Amino acid sequence: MQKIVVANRGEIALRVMRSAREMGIATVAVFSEADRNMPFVQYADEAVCIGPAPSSQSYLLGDKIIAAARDTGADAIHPGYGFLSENAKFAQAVKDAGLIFIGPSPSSIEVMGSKLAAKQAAQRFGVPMVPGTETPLRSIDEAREVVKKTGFPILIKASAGGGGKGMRVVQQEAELEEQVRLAKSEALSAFGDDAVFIEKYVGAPRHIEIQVLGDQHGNCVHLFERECSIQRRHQKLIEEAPSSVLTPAIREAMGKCAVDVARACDYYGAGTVEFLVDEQLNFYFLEMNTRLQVEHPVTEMITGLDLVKEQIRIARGEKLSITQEQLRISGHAIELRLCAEDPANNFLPDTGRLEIYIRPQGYGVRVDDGYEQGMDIPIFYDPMIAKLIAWGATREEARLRLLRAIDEYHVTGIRTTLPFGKWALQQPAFINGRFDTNFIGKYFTPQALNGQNEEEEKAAAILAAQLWQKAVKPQTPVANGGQNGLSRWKQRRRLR
Ligand code: MV4
Repeated sequence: MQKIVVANRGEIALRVMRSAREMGIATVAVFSEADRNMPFVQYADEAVCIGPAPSSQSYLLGDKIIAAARDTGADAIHPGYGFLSENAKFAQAVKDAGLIFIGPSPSSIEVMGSKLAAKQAAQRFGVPMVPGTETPLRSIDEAREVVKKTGFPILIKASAGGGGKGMRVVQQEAELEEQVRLAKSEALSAFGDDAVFIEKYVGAPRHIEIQVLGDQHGNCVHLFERECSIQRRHQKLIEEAPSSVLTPAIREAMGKCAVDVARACDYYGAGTVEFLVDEQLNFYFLEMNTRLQVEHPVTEMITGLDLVKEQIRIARGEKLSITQEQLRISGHAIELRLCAEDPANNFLPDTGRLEIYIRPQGYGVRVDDGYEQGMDIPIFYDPMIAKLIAWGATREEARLRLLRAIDEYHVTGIRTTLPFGKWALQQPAFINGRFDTNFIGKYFTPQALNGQNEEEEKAAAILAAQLWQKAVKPQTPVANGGQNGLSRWKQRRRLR
């Protein structure tokens, strides 16, 4: 493998290119007209414009991306996450063009893309699942029979859905018929497939997922778990590894099940097996994501592996270089997603220019981002602009380090989820690790963010006092809150 096309944009495109470069592999960026000046385009060895800003006219056009690979003499395509990363037809088209798809086989993607096919595959290996159905619901009578066993509430899920799309909660018998009908018609219009199934609704679950790596020779290992319960409308905001609730025995059991799910579809590449974990720490297989995930860095930081390099080695046909026995968890990592959203205003997307953009630095801090100071955040794509990850020897060290890094991060021009992160990391429920997927709904109010900018408020007050003193009685020195006699504003000015 000499040259790869990175069929993505932003932070993940850069992330992939960095690993490729370390391996001596050249990179090709494909970009939309809106992204011409983005760091990932500058970083790549070559770059090809593939169309106008909307994804439907650029990043989702598989043919154009494959043509760019042909034109530049590349021999492989890395899809990143989102866009075409879990599109079995694209993976097949890449293969048919004589190129290597850096990811799983088209058939693995297809099986796991159908939640029912995934459950059937997992069932053959005895992987625990939430009580419900593993075949498409055929009638209301069948639904009534299932509910007799599971009881209410239940969830109706679309087989072609996933990631929270196409789910409906049903609380009581009286709603059942109507909800099944609605779920089917919704699934048909959203996914072109009206197959739905039923699961008992697990009330206050944790979302814990296991990272797996499989090679093309039948070897498969798991890289432990990521705790992803802190999310809002199925958008994760904070992820960590390992989970603070799993015992070594449960971790091992979940890891084995995740490897079984991977084996059930002859998986190769990097993949993630999602589980729900209830209050008694029972775990249930939900679905498998057949891509590199946004939150993969927390796994890298506790295992020391570079997941993109592993993906590339696997795609080249190499055997896994590590065995399960060689893998150890080292320390703890927590990630905060920086999204251009206003947490004080219902997390509404915020667009604009990154007027000031200063990254945190120092031991144990990693920033994966895709923009530079002065750039506009386009409205066409995902609002995530960066991932801030902190590693620590213990969970508490990682938490305090992430808080320190949040304080060092300086972003103006757009609102971000930074204040949310600062708030969340200081919640007693987060500190003691006792939270579930309802964390934000249970504890967060926009008012909770008041006082989060204490440092900035203090600095502004000092600056105002200094300006006033200069204007009114210039000789009098004033106290300030900074170190070395410098206010934080002056310290920051020196940085720039
Ligand atoms: C569930 C569930 C409760 N019970 N299934 C949402 C994403 C998709 N992967 C599955 N999801 C859920 N499935 C049963 N039987 C609750 C959720 C769920 C959820 C899961 C993970 C993370 C956040 C969530 C938020 C709401 C609902």
